[in-house]
Amino acid sequence: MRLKFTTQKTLEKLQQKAQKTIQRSLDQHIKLAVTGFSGSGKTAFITALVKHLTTQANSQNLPFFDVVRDHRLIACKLVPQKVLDIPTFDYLSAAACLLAEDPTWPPSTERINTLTLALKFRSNSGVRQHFSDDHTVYLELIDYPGEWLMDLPMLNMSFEQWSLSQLKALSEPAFSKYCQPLLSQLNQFNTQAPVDSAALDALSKQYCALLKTLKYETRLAKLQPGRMLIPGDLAGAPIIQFFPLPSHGEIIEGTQYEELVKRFEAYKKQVIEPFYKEHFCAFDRQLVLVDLLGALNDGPATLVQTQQALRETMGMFNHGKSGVLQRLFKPKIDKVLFAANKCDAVAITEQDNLTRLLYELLCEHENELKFAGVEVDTMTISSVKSCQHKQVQDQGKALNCVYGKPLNESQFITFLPPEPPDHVLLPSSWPEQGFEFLSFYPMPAFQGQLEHIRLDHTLQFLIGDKLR
Ligand SMILES: Nc1nc2c(ncn2[C@@H]2O[C@H](COP(=O)(O)OP(=O)(O)OP(=O)(O)O)[C@@H](O)[C@H]2O)c(=O)[nH]1
Ligand SMILES: [Mg+2]
Repeated sequence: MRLKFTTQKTLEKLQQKAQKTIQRSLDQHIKLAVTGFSGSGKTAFITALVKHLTTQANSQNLPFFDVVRDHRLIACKLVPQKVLDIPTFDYLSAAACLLAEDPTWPPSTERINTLTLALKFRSNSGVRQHFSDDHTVYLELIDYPGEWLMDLPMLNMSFEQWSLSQLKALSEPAFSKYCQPLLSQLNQFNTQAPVDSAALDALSKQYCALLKTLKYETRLAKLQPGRMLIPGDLAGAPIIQFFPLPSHGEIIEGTQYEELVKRFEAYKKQVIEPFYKEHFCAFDRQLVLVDLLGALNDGPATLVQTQQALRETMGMFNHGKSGVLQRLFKPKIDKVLFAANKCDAVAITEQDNLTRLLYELLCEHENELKFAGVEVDTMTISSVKSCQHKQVQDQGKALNCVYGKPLNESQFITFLPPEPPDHVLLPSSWPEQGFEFLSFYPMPAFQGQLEHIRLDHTLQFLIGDKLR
């Protein structure tokens, strides 16, 4: 019975794959990776994308998205999922949050979910034009907890390597007030003692508590293992109960150390690998959302760690130029957009600084991608506007402020945001008082219409060529 069920499921998957391959061969299926750590704005972006394409696709809203500007987009709608074992992205609930009278942000994501949009359009390209009047392109997106993305680089590490890198990150002076007590305990932990599940359990709980504290108190991205924070259906399972340990000699059977190595390897094989293989291979295009403002608020150590974490995770994707056959059977990402998100919370005149800062953070990686034949761009965006630009006169000087309702407050305010740096500052040149960018509620939607900054440029860069 079970065998029959498995065979049926495998058959369905093969059928789906075959169908996608045919669609890909006709350039009709695009799998877009929306990449970003927790809080970078993936869910808000996907919601805004669906909202704009399904109900606000006009040339006032999306003037730089060619298919819309040229009045060639006939219609766009969400279509039922082909993948039956992944929940569908709950667009209606997410949109309801943004469109409420007192709008709020959709909640942080706790599980993987997916959606497919069908875009029906008239072609203006020579070859396509002659086949039929209109064409349909399917755009597939997945949303997932940002913490799970940060797990991917663990696949390339041994327990010892992971421990070293994790302990290095936790030992940064900027985080020592949170990490020091546990680090001392880990240093004293008797790794050679026989396996004691209760002791491992207790220390895992403390490590998990530390990761939670770091998540709420800092914008540190490297919080591994991600399932400790968002366990999904693994809550309480020993496979997610491990923690980093200082360097160690020979691994002796039956010891605490060996038990942690086993759990770490099982986590890689049974949790990260299937997630990676199922969902993170076979993308065609990639958007990398980066919350630079959060990192700047947090300080120089977080900015550097964000840079490292981005490099590590980007290394897990398959980039390069795809030939026709490769695109069919082993697609590679041939366009990557790095986007500093939430730029609406910065004065309009300073938004370019964010682009330059992001470019500097990622330019080495960008160079490698370009060398591999990938088209890359960097820009600042805001998928959902939470502030309006407002100019205020002060003693004869024009100040570029933002106007919005800060999170957890009840009144709209006019605020002069700090000036973001346009390059990576050395810790010694960091402003003494640090940066304090505010987070705001989404702007109330006027007549049910959301506003954005450069969502149209983003769409044009990522999928515009498939809609010609
Ligand atoms: N100003 C501004 N803030 C945004 C925007 N998008 C998201 N935010 C803020 O960022 C927070 C996180 O956004 P999400 O879309 O939940 O981020 P996520 O990447 O899905 O996070 P996880 O689900 O935890 O992985 C929101 O609650 C907002 O405070 C935006 O376009 N502009
Ligand atoms: Mg989310």
